[in-house]
Amino acid sequence: MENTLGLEIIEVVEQAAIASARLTGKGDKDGADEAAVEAMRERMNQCHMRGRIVIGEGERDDAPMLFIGEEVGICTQPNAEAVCTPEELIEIDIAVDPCEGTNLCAYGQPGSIAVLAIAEKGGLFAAPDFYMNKLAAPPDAKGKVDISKSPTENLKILAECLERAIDELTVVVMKRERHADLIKEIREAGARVQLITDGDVGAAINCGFAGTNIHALMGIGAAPEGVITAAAMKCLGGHFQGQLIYDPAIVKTGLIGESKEANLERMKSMGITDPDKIYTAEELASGENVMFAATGITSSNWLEGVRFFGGGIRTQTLVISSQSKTARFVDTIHLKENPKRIQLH
Ligand code: VTB
Repeated sequence: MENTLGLEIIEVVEQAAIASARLTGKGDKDGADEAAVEAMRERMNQCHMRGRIVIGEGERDDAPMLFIGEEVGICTQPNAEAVCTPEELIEIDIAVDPCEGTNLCAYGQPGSIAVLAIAEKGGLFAAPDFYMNKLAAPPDAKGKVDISKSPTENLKILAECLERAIDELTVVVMKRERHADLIKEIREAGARVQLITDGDVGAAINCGFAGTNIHALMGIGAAPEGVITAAAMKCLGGHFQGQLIYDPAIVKTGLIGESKEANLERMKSMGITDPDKIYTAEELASGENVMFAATGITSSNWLEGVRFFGGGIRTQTLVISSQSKTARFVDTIHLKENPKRIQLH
């Protein structure tokens, strides 16, 4: 899978990032998202693959493109056998978020990314589109911190694993009313809190790398993005756990659905027998061959955003593969028709 798809997938996230980057700072979050979706889908449909969207822009009824169940790639077409190799014809599942952190993009804030994850069929958990309580931490703390423990306990464990004092730890939390108690507890335990307005996928991935000065992500974000995060963290060896939040009493806004009962029913219909299960990264992204790719739309401390210049457009992409055990930072210059002299670095 990796050999044939690796390069093409980079272009898929690059094109989505470039399209939404054109709308960076314009205050139009829906426009930025639509541009990314359209560009991602267009490039995806030129890929030699037989893909199915398992996490996308919503169900078919409310999402015209990249909806859950949509088939993408050249090898889904009727003449596929004539134009695709047997390897390319193998079905794969795809989770996408063409513009993760749409507000960040719309308001020119750091941390917006175009992102996707791929695995063999059945290799990505088809999460319902409500919320997930998440815990991400560096590889040193993998399997040692635990979302069922209190934040205070986890900070003690994290400090030990990272050989530093609790007050030298930084925990990212999304700035939401629902996190008031969590934020209070982290501060009382002595750690520092970095509040973000959006974009918990990128925030979690920070924990996979040393040098970002981010040591954990705690709190509730969207469930589908939790699966994409899990794909990256599994490959990077980082810690990630997620527990679905289906009770509107816990999260009162946004994606939560009508009622707890209706959400439980929906989960049941999706084959989720234990609604309170705590999922590991390996369960959310259970595939043997998992790929993750993200291009920066706006810059963050682990990925540069899209830069437009006279000679072209420069993007940076992180591509991670569980098969080849590689995490590649790909610096691409998209040349214009008549390129001018290109800046080397
Ligand atoms: C967003 C977004 C996050 O979760 O906030 C969303 O910024 C859901 O939370 O990155 P709200 O409904 O409270 O905004 C993410 O999309 C991903 O988990």
